[in-house]
Amino acid sequence: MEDLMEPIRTLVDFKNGVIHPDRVIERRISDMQGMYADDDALNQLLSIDNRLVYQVKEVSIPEKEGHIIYSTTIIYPGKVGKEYFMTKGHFHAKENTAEIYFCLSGEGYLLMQTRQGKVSTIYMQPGVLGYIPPYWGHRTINTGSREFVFLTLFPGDAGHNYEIIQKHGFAKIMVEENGKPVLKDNPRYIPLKNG
Ligand code: PAN
Ligand code: ZN
Repeated sequence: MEDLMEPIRTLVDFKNGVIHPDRVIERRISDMQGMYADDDALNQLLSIDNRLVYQVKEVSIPEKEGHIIYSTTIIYPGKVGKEYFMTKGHFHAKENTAEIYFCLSGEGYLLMQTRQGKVSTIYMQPGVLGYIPPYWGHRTINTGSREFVFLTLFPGDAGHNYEIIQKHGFAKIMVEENGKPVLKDNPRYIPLKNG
């Protein structure tokens, strides 16, 4: 019983996410360079104000098999050019691990992709649970006019691999056209050679 840990009580607010996080990760426009199709639009935004794109509020759970790590993410409303504010996106380092996303407020899309380039989306609104099966890379996109807030739960030993998405991108991007979100081919996407 050397690993016995005390239970944890966490208060989660539907608008603000985890109330007393142990750690808050902030991602600003400057952290998102190269991830949007329109570099000029990103640089222009950056020259005005290095805005906050999203925040992850984490609770300290051991990053070990058997545990379930949970956190909340808040994506602020906004766009880079025509593309909505979004997370960086990643595959899990241990790729055969799943994840659950549960929307608390706002709206947006969960965009998923396999190494072979197969794409799937789930429209998220309060009460929607999105299940990301093993082997799917994932990113979330705020297509609404308010904060998009969701809870995520994943295995303690999942880990994160950001490199694949950073180098190859997602096959699809979500852009605003006539006031509505539309999924388009990503001009910057580089397919993985061997899947
Ligand atoms: C989520 C994400 C969170 C931020 O908790 O880590 O929404 O997105 P990025 O990690 O892509 O910046 C999750 O999927 N964890 O595994
Ligand atoms: Zn994940």
